[in-house]
Amino acid sequence: MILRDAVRVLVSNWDGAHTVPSRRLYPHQWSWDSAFIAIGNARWSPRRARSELLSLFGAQWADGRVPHIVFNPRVSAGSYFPDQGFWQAKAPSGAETSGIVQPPVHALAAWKTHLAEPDTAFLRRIYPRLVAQQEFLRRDRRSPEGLISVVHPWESGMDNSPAWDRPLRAVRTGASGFTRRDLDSVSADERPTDRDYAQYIELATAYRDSGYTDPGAFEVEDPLFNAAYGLAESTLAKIANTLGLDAEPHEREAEAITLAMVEHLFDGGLFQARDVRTGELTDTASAAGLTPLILPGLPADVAEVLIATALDRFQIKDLPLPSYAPDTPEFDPARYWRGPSWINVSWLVWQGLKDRRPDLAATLADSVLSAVVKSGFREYFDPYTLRGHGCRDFSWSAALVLDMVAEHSLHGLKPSGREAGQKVWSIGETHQIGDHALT
Ligand code: 9WN
Repeated sequence: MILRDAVRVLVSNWDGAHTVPSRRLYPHQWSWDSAFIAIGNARWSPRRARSELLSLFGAQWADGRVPHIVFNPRVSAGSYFPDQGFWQAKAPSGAETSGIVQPPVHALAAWKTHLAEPDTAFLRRIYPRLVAQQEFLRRDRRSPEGLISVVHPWESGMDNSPAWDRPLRAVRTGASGFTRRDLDSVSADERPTDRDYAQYIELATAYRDSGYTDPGAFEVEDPLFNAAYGLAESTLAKIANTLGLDAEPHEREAEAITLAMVEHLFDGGLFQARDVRTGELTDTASAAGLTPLILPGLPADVAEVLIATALDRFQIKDLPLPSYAPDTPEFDPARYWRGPSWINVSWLVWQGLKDRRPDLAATLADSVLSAVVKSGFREYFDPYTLRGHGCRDFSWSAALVLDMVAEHSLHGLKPSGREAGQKVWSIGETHQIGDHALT
């Protein structure tokens, strides 16, 4: 039973106050993973969802940044690379962390956690931290065009996307003398290449050596990151309203970033990344370019174009959203962020489709669920064969499936039965597993 299996994954990856993305491959706490995990946990244990977010924000830096990794001191250093010895970074709480960030999807997670079980004390605690997270990005990462940049492919969350191939040409591949640990558990042809890793380490070393202040040779404005930032502002407006605070600055900021994205990044049927160093758009076909659909203020004509691209180039009527368009030479159905379907990006696009095109949202959810039914809670999936790749029992795959199932039951949608004789998901059954019934 898919819901029970999803909860089982989350329970076995729980570390007392947070959840690891994967026991073997990612044995610490990751920033945007925790947000997605909280969204799923909110469906059966809002208490765990609150703990997930509060433990992450407990490692927030004084400048407001939320590090992309919070290291667990009980896990042996060296079980993940690059480890705390590499990053040499500490939060005021004493937690050892990395020094880069990930897409700010946390305000949405906090809000969904509150909706699952209203708790204004939790909102009051987390709101100033969410605001500080956004302020860091405005202060340190905003270009004159009003867009937010990332300074490392790891910050985009879509590490080896073909969208980074061109901007990475400016980065040396000189870093050496390190041992990758990812290949201990996942086959090399499903992961970034050694050349990619040499560049990741080169960039992270330069940023670390600048005291985590100067962007090195890589600085891009990514549509997913900017969409997350904009959605965070709209969500902070809702939180501020609930707390009786001034929501207007958040509303204005959400509007401003949406306009800036449309003006500077929208091109060729989807949103592109922009290389800050050259001013050029990447002219690529990443699914990140569809995620601005989550912005409530996205103009309707722009949303229509994105939906047409999602149907045509990303084939969302038939496939669980590939991470890169299959009609390109770079597309690879098995290698990490170069084509496979990932549940978090599909979930973001699904969120953006729910109100605009509920029929397509249902179809996309159905495809995602079919992949999980066929292959389990894998990290990513071949969009055509639905074969699973990367690690097994991946936390956000489990968490976001719980969320999708719960929402669909609200819409009264029925399982498709696409897998012969097998229920894709069972709406209407309730399972008292955590603090809450599951459906
Ligand atoms: C580097 C944890 C993280 C995700 C990222 C995903 C992958 C790390 C890695 O795993 O990145 O941060 O070692 O490859 O690309 O999105 O947050 O699940």
